[in-house]
Amino acid sequence: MTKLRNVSLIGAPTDIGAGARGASMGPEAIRVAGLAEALRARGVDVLDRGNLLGPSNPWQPPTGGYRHLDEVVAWNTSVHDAVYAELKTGRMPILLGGDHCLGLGSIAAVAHHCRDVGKKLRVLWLDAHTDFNTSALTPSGNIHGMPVACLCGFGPQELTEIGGHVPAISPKWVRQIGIRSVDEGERAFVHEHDLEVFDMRFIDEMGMRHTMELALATLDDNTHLHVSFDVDFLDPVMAPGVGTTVGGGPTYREAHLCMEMIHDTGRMASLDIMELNPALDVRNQTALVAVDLIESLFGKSTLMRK
Ligand code: 5AB
Ligand code: MN
Ligand code: MN
Ligand code: MN
Repeated sequence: MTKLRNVSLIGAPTDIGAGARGASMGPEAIRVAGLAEALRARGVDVLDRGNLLGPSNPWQPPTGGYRHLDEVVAWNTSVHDAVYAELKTGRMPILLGGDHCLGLGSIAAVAHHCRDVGKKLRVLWLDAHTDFNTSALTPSGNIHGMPVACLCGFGPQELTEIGGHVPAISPKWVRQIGIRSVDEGERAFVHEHDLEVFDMRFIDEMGMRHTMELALATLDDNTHLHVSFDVDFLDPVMAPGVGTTVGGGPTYREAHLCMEMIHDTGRMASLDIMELNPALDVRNQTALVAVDLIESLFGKSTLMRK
């Protein structure tokens, strides 16, 4: 079981890598939905570090296959530094996005920390999308579709080297769950690098329980488990407040089981909550669902409700 940890909330209020505006309001929406209070009620020590600062969104078309590359580098550099600093003080960082391009800075920091302390790293990527595009493959130029590729060393040098070591991670350390939208060129690239993807068909056929057993297998005491939760992982029926909805995602119950099984490993040591877009939400319901799921990640269950 997870030992309750000291957590630090870090807001990254930007939509710099996204194709729709609004994820910049994500950190405040999740605060309004009561994340800190819910975790405190579970006995977690919560420090809200407030929001990082960074360049505003110039809303320009892509150049050279990337939209807003300079601004994406600036935001990811501050995310890296903030997440790395929390890990150094022994606190669990929870990054409140912000669009998913910031998963790059967050996981680069986690990988950096794991190198420092000699830990293995496992990344659980909960998402409708594989986010494994490059400038040559992307249909949009939006960098929120590229963080996994950048982490694996495929991307512009300014981004791939943010954690100080290229590549930051190996594709072997990643497990992707809930995938149901992959671009044509991206699909071939995913296969070429053997990314372990548990797509919706796999979940339909094998069930969430078996999926999570496989995705969480071989974690040991020396493994740092990072969870990168793109809220569009969830079925849009319950989570409409995201920029890139794809139907046919995990149900409320499946998503809860997923979170509960992550909790049961006791290994989660860092977390990203990404892509929440209040501009597209209905009465903050997606933020409320996200908080509910995060409570399960921190051990809330029906029979042991506090
Ligand atoms: B998200 C798309 N593959 O690259 C692209 O929400 C969508 O962080 C990316 O998973 C979605 O533009 C990025 C079509
Ligand atoms: Mn994503
Ligand atoms: Mn996504
Ligand atoms: Mn998205």
